[in-house]
Amino acid sequence: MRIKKAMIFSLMVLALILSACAPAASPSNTMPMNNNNSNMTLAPGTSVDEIPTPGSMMADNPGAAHMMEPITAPNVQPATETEGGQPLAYREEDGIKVFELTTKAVQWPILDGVTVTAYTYNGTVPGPMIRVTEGDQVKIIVKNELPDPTTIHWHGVEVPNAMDGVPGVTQDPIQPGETFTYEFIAKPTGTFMYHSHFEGDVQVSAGLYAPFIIEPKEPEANPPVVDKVLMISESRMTDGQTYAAMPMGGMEPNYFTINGKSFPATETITVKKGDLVRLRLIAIGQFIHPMHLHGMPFKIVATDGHPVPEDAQLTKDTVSVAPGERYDIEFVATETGQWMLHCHILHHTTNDNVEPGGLMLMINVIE
Ligand SMILES: [Cu+2]
Repeated sequence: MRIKKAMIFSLMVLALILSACAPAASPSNTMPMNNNNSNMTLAPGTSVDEIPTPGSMMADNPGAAHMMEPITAPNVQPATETEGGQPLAYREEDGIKVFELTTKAVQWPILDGVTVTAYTYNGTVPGPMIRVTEGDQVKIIVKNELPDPTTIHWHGVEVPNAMDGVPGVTQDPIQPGETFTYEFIAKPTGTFMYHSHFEGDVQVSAGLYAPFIIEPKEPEANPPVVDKVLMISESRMTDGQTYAAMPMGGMEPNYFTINGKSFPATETITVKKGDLVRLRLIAIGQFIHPMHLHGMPFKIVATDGHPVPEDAQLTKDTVSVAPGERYDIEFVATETGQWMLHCHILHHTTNDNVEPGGLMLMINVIE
């Protein structure tokens, strides 16, 4: 009996070892060499000069070229609109809400005296907000006027697979000059977004993102008086050139934006004392942002668009919003004054390393 138990135990240990080893073995065999110098071990006879710097990656890895080149397009014009994320008008055809988007490059001011070259939907960063009601049938006609192919992914919206916008998987990329139509039923209710899924590391950083809000069919029991969408992203500008900011040596952002603007160009949200305020925080860049509100705690009422049951709603004054996440936060503006909302990674509250700037805005509570 004792021998049998010992055998079973040995077999279990063996199975554990095998299962633990299997996943660990394959990534380390296939992992490309890390570009981060601190993790790199020099091979015998290799000098420090031979370590590839981020700028030299293009020579060794031509696939990296697209992400390290400046954002450019022929004949880029200054933006004609000043505010991004504004509601997009639609027309109704046979009960279908039809929206039109054109992707194009513009010069987009993020701050007085600082203008980035942006890839946009309809000429703004963020692109226009699509706001519909759950159950609406929507059609979105996308014309690509960029010099590169693109697609749109409806992030968090429950679309049919063929409408998911993944190039090479669910559709062919929309080539420059081509048009593609997306069609689906808007569901579920909540805070979503749409963004490029073609070379997303570049195109999303360059500005191809926008809010997609689905309102509930039944009116809310306790609707907020103020309801704002805040999309958070990053930019890299050096020597007058715009680059796609990313968490990679030499490509880090030096500008940070809320709805396409850096403080003090960010919007001031004015509310009345006693108002219920909803802020829909969306991180669309490639960095995490712990957003902190001064003066009044808030409740997290929805995560990634889905409502949080009242008993589970955390009371917080800071919420970390990771890339792709959405947090709907609500608070009652009980105290008058200028209350700041800002990222608590304090480098993110600078403009090209000068504080104050970046991810800051004011909630102005008036009597
Ligand atoms: Cu931040």
